[in-house]
Amino acid sequence: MPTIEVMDSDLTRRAAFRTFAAAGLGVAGAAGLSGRAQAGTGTGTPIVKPTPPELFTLYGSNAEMKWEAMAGQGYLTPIDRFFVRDHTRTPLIDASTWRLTLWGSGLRGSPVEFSYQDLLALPSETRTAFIECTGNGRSFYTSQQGQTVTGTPWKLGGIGVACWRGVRLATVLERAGLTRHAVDLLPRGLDDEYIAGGVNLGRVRRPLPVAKALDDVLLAYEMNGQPLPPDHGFPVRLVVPSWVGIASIKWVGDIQVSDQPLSSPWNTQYYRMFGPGYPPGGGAPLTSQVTKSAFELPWDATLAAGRSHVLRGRSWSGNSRIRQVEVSADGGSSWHRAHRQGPQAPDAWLPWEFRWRPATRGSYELLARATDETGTPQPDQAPYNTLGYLFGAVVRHPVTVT
Ligand SMILES: Nc1nc2c(c(=O)[nH]1)N[C@H]1C(S)=C(S)[C@@H](COP(=O)(O)O)O[C@H]1N2
Ligand SMILES: [Mo]
Repeated sequence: MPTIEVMDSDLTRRAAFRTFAAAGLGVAGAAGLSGRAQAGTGTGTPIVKPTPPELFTLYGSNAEMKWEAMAGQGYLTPIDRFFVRDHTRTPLIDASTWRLTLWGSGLRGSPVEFSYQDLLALPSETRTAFIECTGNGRSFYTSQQGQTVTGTPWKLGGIGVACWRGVRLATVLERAGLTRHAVDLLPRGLDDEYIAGGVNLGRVRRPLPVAKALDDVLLAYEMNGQPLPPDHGFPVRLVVPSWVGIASIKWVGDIQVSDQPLSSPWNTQYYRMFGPGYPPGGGAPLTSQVTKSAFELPWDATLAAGRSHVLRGRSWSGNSRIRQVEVSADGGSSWHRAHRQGPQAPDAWLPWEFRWRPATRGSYELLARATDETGTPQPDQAPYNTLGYLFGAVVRHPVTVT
């Protein structure tokens, strides 16, 4: 299948835009996709919100949540500690001039535009879901498995759970004139073009199959009851529940709707499994996240000997809810059931706790192992891949008992 890519200029050359709400009120300004995102934040940092060291580990334009920052929090990850993954930097976008444009061979007619107000006026839905980076846990390929991988060396903090509110993508597609021949969408962000190894790959964009788009995807404009913050995609982002984080395109400016399969570097050279055991072009484009578990403890936490500690953590899976969680404090020789704390939203995590009374001082490794409804527990080893995606093996969390 040929790659179908249309550059901004091709789109802006198209004459007539159909506006969604303003039918009959004249032709929408064909400002196209450029000029809407102001470059940079003026502060010199790629991320707009504060990223204090108690809450985050910074890697350039990415900020990982420290898991101890979830201790004592409720079910959701507060915005002030939700991880950020920017390919370049957070753009500041003016919602009053922002438009979402849908266009392409999968629509009945010419491009259709929606303003921010148009979206707010459509029926809304809320959904609690995690967004997790595909590379979350990547550093453990090296530290636990001795393997070389490339990419940001996340521990387990490249995940957050929020309550998202917005319009179903299905609703917007229907109003834009989706045909039954449409197969793929290509949502694209308004952040800067991404340059990798001297090659300009264009704006961040990744094909999304129509079936998933119609199932449970949101065009979200609210996060935990607030307007989406700049770092998380203001004014509007996709939320693609249970899938790899790259699917949830932030600062979405346009969505190509095609009756042919689409591709972009984000489903060809990235976000597939590469390496021994995979085809030369990589495995299939990644979709669902794997099962993982994390303790709400600092890395290298210190705990008092001879006392009872309530260890808390959370487990999640892109396949289903979590069926059970077990904890080991002796390197995996013996396992004990953790206790679930409250209900689990379908596309989010299960909080749990485990009481531990270490008798003797020394270094320990705490292990948490979740089983989702497919019945397979987290493995001891994650399948090696050169880009370090989908690390689903049990993580060995070091603690010192004093
Ligand atoms: N436009 C755009 N969308 C994007 C990205 C980006 O850099 N640009 N990063 C993606 C990746 S790789 C992830 S993991 C999630 C991170 O979402 P967050 O920063 O809100 O946590 O956004 C995705 N959407
Ligand atoms: Mo990601």
